[in-house]
Amino acid sequence: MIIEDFMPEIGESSIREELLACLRSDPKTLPCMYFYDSHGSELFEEITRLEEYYPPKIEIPLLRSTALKLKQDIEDNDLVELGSGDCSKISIFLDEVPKEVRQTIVYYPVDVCRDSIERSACNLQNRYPEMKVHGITADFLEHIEKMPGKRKRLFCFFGSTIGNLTEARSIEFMTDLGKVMNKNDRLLLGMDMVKDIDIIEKAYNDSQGITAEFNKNILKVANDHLKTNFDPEEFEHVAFFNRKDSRIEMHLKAKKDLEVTSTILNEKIIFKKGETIHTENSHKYTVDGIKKMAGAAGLSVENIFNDDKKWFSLVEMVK
Ligand code: AVJ
Repeated sequence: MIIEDFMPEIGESSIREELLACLRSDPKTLPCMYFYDSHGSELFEEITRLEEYYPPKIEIPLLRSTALKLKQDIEDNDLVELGSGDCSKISIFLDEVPKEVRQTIVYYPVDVCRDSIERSACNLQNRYPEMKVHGITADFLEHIEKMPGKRKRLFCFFGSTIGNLTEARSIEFMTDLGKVMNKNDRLLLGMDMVKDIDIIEKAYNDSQGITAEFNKNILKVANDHLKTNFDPEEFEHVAFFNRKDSRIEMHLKAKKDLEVTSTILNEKIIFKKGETIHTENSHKYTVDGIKKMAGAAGLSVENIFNDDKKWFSLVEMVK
């Protein structure tokens, strides 16, 4: 097992600057990557177990059935997983691949989080001793040219994480990836599909309030970095489907006029009652939309694997 590190040490001051710039902007925002401190990651785990939060419930069996369809094609491939996290998704996929095929694969988990690369690459190597594992810590959105692999590559980007990007940003990402892809390389992209709006909205407004807690936790993360005194209870969790942009939007809405101060900043962050911080977009796709995006990025859709209800897709794209 090899681990390679392409992540520059991100200084606390640049994190502060980014967060502050987002809170100064109009409308206010916070980048959704800041949900995932250790408490936020636990809350997200809890979300994935909720009845209402359907995406993993559909994607996991879909990963199995797709692996069964692709298993022969991935012989001698370099499998590059973008945003590999705890590697649980790829394990579901690899469990369906015969050991003889796994023996011919090199698996490259790529993630910004050094801890999760170290831990998960190690776990995966134990689970599949016959497979080569080469972990990479990198921000693939910024450093796509650092993507590893010399043989035929299958890039995997599961979990509908791409849904967090705006359409323009995801086209840019796909274009950049297309530039480094060779003729035989493929991309397998997990995408959450448009469905009954009520079902989508319930997935982000669960009855136990876990998603609300997850959303508000970003204020504690902001407090940690900016030494601010955000009180999460002074904000209301708001999540709704924006039809025009085909996405769930999550916001935090000030319940009253507020002044947030910091022990290290000499400025206040002022909120009018009802003002919101936009914390996340989660795009939902249509087959037509996916084909258009791929086309705009110079890629073409080779296959769409989906569940019976067509709630989620694994989209195979080629150059
Ligand atoms: C991890 C980005 C796929 O957009 O559904 C879950 C994050 N936000 N509930 C999603 C999330 C609120 C999730 N992704």
